[in-house]
Order: sequence, then C-alpha cells, then structure tokens
Amino acid sequence: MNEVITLRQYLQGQQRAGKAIETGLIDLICEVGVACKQIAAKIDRAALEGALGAAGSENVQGEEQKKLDVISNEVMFDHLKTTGLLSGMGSEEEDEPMAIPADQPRGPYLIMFDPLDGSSNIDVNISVGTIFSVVKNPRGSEPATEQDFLQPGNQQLAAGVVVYGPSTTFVLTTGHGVAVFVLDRSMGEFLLVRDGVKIPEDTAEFAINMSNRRFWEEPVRRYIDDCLAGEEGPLGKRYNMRWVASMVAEVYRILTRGGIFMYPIDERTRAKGGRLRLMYEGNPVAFIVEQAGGLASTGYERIMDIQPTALHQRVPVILGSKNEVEKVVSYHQG
Ligand code: AHM
Ligand code: MG
Repeated sequence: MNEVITLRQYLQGQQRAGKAIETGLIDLICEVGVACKQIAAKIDRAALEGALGAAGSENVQGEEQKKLDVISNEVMFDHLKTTGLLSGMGSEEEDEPMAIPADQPRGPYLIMFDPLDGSSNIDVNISVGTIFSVVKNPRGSEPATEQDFLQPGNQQLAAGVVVYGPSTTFVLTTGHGVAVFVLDRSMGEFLLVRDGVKIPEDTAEFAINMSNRRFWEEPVRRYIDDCLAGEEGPLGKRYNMRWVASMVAEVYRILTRGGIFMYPIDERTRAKGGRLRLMYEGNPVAFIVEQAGGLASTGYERIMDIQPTALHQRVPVILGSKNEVEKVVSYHQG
C-alpha cells in the first residue's frame, strides 16, 4: 500500500526535521487548504447551480468580475477570518485590505490572495486556481494597514497555488523546497504526491500571449523572434509554444516539465506597470519557482527584490527554467 501523507503531516514532519516553520503557519496553510476545498466544490458545481458568467461588477482594477471570483473571495475571507491567525487580508478582488472583524481573534500573519486566477477561463472549463502569499505583520497582531502588507517577496513565509484542474492540486513552499499535494475527494484531504520539485534548467517551450507582439519591448520581441527561428536561428533549437491564459496552469506545467512563462511589460499596460499583480501573482509564484530551482524576473530585476509601493501594484513577469530566464534577462541587458 502507498504511504499516505496529508498536508498537515507533511508540514509537521518538516517542523520536526528542524525546518523553521511555526505551528501557527502550519495551521494557517491547512485552513487555506480547507477554503480551497470549498472553492473546488463550488467550481465543480458552478454550471449546475447557475454560478458561471459575469457577476455584473468590476474590481478595483476595472476588470469584470465573474460570479466565481466573488464567491471564491467570500469563501477565502469567511473561512480565514475565524482562524485567529491573521491580522489582515489582501485580495485581488477587494479595493482595500480586509480587516479581521472586531468579534474575531487576530494573529500575527497577513495573507494576500488572488482567489480565482485565470477566471476568464472558468466558463470554458479550463484550469483556474487560487494563489496566496503569507508574510508576518510587522506590528504583531495589530489590525493591519496597507503599509504592513508592502514587504518585498523575499520576506514571504509561505506561498501556494491551488490548481482546479482535472485534479485539485496544491503547490506549496515554506522556503524549504516545493511540494505538491492532490485532493483525495474520498478522504477530503490533500495528499503528498511530489516533494523537492525541481524545474529542469533548460527548456525549449515558451508561453506568451503572441497577440501582444506589436506592443512588446524590443528585447522580448527579439527573443521570441529568435525562438521562432528554430534550429536555424541564434538559439539553435526548435521551440514549442503553449498559452493557457491561466498562469496557475502554466506554472504547474513548468514545475512538471520546465518551460518559460512571460507576461512582459508592453505598450498597453506600461502606464499600470504590467498586466499581472505583484502581491497576488508575481511574488507567490516567484517564491515557488525559485524554490524549485527556477528564476523569476521582470527582465531587469528579480521580482522578489522589488519594494512594493501599493497592494494592487502590477509587475512584468518572466519566469521558469533557470537558463532560459537568464537568456531573456541577457536580451534586456543588450
Ligand atoms: P486574472 O487574475 O484576472 O485572471 O488575470 C490573470 C491571468 C493570468 O492567469 C494569465 O496569465 C493572464 O491573465 C492571461 O492574459 P491574456 O488575457 O492576455 O491571455
Ligand atoms: Mg489573477
């Protein structure tokens, strides 16, 4: 019989092995897992219960919200507010940081999340996911202000991506490598399926929204043109392309077989600073990718070293297999 290791057992095992993981953090990660199981169930039944399609509202970024964006955001907040572990939450779907209600206990952690990434794919039954990032509140368990959240990615204590795909899959790092858990629906538990995940250093597979080519900066355009030139071009190999338009799915593929994912700065998004969000997407995914031996850069600097200035800040993202990301960074250096 296969040995079964639950998410909690895995984290407790890491703690016993001397990894610096606080018990409160273990509890918090497990509670995020509970919220994500609820989200997985809602997604599963959405078409049956009329929960697909637009919510008829916009988020602070001026983007149309899907019903499941709103539902997933509520599930995360409603579940996590009662844990006594948090002193604030930040969500891609909320204008302001969310306070812990006065009748609930507070704790030392802050969590930031994109409750449902890739939700433009939800109606077409393609993988979507929840992304989260945990940091310490610099002011203990005081109610958090926006300033308390504005810590560079290198301060993260934990980050995770839960992919709602053919199976519900929880990718986690606490800064001691990357582990993957799959939801066993018969047990209602996330069970360990991969530990010490390593992204292959080399790849010939890129992911980028090619329809934005005319808006890109010259280094990215030149790199992609060189990829398309194949064996005859300066990169000397034939590339394959994938674009799921769901970052969580692209990141999972890269963790499995390598690759490079890019949402670079372009002329459409320059005024905003990029397309993806630093605190809910860039930082947590960068932490996971780096812990798996990959790299995550804007093209000009390491994503996790950026000092954030706003909760909803955007960032260009280039991440994945180490040698390929280094190649793209070198294009940016001329
Ligand atoms: P979202 O958080 O509103 O879902 O947006 C993020 C998603 C990413 O998952 C994905 O990489 C990107 O948006 C897709 O963008 P595009 O519409 O240009 O294909
Ligand atoms: Mg998103």
